[in-house]
Amino acid sequence: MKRRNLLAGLAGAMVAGCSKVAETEPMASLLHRAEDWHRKAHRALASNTALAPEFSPQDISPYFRGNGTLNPATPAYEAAAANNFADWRLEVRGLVNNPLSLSLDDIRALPQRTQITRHDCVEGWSAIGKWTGPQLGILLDQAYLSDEARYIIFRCADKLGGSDYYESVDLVDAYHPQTIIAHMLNDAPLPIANGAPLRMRIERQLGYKHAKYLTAIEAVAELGAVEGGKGGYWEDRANYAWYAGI
Ligand SMILES: Nc1nc2c(c(=O)[nH]1)N[C@H]1C(S)=C(S)[C@@H](COP(=O)(O)O)O[C@H]1N2
Ligand SMILES: [Mo]
Repeated sequence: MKRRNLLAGLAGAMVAGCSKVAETEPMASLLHRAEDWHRKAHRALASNTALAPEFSPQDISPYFRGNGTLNPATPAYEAAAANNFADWRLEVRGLVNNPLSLSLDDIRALPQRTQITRHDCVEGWSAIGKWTGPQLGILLDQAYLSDEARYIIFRCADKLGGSDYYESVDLVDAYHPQTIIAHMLNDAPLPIANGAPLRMRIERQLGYKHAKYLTAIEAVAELGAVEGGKGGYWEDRANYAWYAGI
């Protein structure tokens, strides 16, 4: 039942997104093709929605440590933080028919999912936290992925050791119901150490997949042409697995 409701929710969001954008004729026909593709994608992916365990409020860790970058500390990020991230934009671009540029208010106005999950870092620590934000699938539906899109790249505001942090997932994980763009941790805006103002939660995979300081979501056909070609910062450098299933 839970899964059915989630899929119904996604379908509803898709229709809502469509009626907003499909106001002109050429756009409408373009969107109908995309919509057709989406319906097929939803069906194909529906069998891949096994959920990661979710916990109760009393399981939440008293302190959710930060790891990797704890503050991007660039002039642009410092200015954004000083302004409470009021001008932060999240772009949805690449192989999409309707690129988006969303404010935090836009993101907070979407249907929200809250989940209490355990974060597992390869370095040997775990923490349980409560995350809130819209499902990535809702944004991808509003952006109308093109037929060639196979992977979603997450761009971040920080550099680690001089290179941009980035990550990626395939469409199965992109459309997984627990894959959300979190703007809250434990009912409060994300702390800077944990990725303010936006970070990914990809609950069936290890911590390094959960890109923090999210600036853009990019649909691509292949991973080979992106950065080091292996789909993520640590995948490019330390041979970490691209699919980091828990
Ligand atoms: N942009 C960015 N995202 C990142 C990292 C990072 O250094 N930069 N570190 C990753 C790693 S290894 C982990 S375990 C988690 C840590 O999330 P936390 O800081 O909320 O604990 O973020 C992941 N996402
Ligand atoms: Mo990690």
